[in-house]
Amino acid sequence: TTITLIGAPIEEGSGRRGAAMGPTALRIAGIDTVLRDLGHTVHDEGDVKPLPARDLANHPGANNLQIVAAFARALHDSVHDTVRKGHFPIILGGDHALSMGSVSGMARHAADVGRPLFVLWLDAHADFNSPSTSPSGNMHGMPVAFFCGQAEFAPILPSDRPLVDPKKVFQVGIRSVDDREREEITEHGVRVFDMRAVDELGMAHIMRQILEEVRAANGLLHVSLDVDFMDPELAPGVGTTVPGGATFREAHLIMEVLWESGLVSSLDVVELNPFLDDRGKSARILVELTASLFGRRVLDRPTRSA
Ligand code: DIR
Ligand code: MN
Ligand code: MN
Ligand code: MN
Repeated sequence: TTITLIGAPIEEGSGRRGAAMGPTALRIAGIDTVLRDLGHTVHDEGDVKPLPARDLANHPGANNLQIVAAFARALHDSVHDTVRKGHFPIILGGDHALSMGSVSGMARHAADVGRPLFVLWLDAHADFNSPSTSPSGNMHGMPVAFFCGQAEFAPILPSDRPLVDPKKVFQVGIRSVDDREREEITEHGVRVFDMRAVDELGMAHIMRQILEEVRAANGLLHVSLDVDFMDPELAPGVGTTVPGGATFREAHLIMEVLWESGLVSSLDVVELNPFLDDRGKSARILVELTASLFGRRVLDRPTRSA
């Protein structure tokens, strides 16, 4: 696989400082080296340059709307260009608002090639708020509502952008949902496997179900990995920790079966806040998980059928 790394040092969506250091921490933790060691070709594009969004007025329910939109616009283009060349984009975040751009860029590509886009959202949170429902105004809590087409977001990206069908969004690991958000995800038919579902069904069963559905539809699969998907004891380097998250093995199992499926087209690694991390622990775990997504195994080398 030819992989393109795209840094997105945005922190303005998260309501606190530090996530802008995420791309640097992931690079220092060696994300390019582990991928090369697995036999992949890796290009590092450096960090995206936000595209000015002075056309947007400040919005009381959407903190730092202009800078969030500036990153979303730049990433939309950069992810779309990358995937059109046949490369696999890995977006190094940066807070989760960046997925407004990365997922929309992938949705445009999916529309170009006439295949449906599925999204696997690995997160403690549903991220389905919008400016009128968000309790915080922080836009990292809004990207899923955005790429599923909540109308009040329209001006951030061109209004003819392809949207993602909420029924093709699978959320795994969820354990913190706001009241209005709960109504919205239910109403829109987002496919939620919360931590209780993980406990009861097991991660292997959940992943089999998701991957069968993507394969049957000949879909592309975008994976968006929020650090807080994992338990805070494992990955403390994030501003919004929630107890009771995924274990080390649950997280690796997901990545391993994703690699074997051959269905994944693109990846976000988001919300790493190195300022809150414990001696690079969370950055290193994210790099290890990325290695598992690209074929690292205990017993064999990375091979899979096309
Ligand atoms: C909360 C926290 N649901 C909000 N959200 C996120 O402010 O919208 N924290 N995404 O990581
Ligand atoms: Mn998130
Ligand atoms: Mn989260
Ligand atoms: Mn709605």
